[in-house]
Amino acid sequence: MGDTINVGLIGYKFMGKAHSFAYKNVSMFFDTPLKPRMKLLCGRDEKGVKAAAEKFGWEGYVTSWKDLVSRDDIDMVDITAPSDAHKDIAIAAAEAGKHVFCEKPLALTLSDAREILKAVEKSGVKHMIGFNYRRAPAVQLIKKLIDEGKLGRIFHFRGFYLQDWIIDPEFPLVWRLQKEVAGSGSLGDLGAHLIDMARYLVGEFDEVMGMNETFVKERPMVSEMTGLSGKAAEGAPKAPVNVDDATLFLFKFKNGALGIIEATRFATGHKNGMWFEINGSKGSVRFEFERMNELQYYSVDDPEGVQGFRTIQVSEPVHAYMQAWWPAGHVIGYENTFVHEIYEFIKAISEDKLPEPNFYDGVKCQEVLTAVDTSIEQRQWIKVDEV
Ligand code: SOE
Repeated sequence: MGDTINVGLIGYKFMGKAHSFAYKNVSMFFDTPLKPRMKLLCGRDEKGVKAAAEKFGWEGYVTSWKDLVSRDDIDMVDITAPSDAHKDIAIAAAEAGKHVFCEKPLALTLSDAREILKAVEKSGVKHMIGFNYRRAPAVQLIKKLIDEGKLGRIFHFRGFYLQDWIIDPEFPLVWRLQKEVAGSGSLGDLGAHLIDMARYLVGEFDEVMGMNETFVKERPMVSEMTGLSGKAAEGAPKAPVNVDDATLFLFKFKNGALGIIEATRFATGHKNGMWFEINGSKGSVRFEFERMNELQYYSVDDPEGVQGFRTIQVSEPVHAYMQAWWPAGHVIGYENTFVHEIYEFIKAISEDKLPEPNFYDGVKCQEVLTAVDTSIEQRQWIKVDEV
């Protein structure tokens, strides 16, 4: 590998673009022991992948992931293809001795996720999963406050992930709305981020109890995908929607704290409203992704009479990752979370360490997703360790 690491990226739409941005910029801002070389981009549509490779700065492209994974000059494989492709690619990459990065959720099912974890553990390659919100500097600050005991004993995690992009019943049946391709709907796509956040910041889940709804039961079949969205041909036939439009669940942590998560694509007016609050005996924190450079913090140690939630601007060089970017107060955005996760991955590879979150975290998240689905099916509380 020398001082470069050759990257092969699978997928070039929304996530593929975000990851390409990260590879392109990470060494410009961070001191990376290995410099990523944007070697190969992969996508099924030759015209599309060729254009994307040129635009994003990849040296070459292929139309079959097997051709990418089998190349000797690829050191790490990054999977941003739809979820149904994760398992085969991740296992083949691990068997070929490549380090693997995979977008969330890790797989369509828990047993597939466990198989993927087994494969990377067997081959000894490094692996990471794309829970990018962990890498927002404000989330890193929350983690630090909790680890330092500033919130005391944690009582509550309250999280909402609210979007509204599929409310129109004529919005087509894009892959994120097909169970065979996505695994689940709002639960696996949005809820997964909050499950990971809750595990990262508060602890492991004990039991869950959920409910869900599919508000629009059938949609026109998609003919062309564009980023998150898609187009249906004039008069396209409709097909049933077999994933959840919204899922809500209650849960208990093993440490006794209580949690609630709502994930929906039917929250009119909310675009990427990821929001959570944690309440402890000594303080509370509140984070809202669309204001990602801010953190709301309440401390019982503040003097009487001036207590209240205060807004911390998390954009000083002292905050995680911020030293690498701009002078204090020059805020960062969504795309930077991907730069941070790729930085962590490359650093871990060069130090021969396993980064976090990795495929173990992917499996733990998938256990909770499965437990929520089971609880909905059986209309009862489900122990996560028993799924
Ligand atoms: C679409 O719902 C989506 O892009 C998710 O797939 C991402 O994981 C989330 O970060 C934003 O919304």
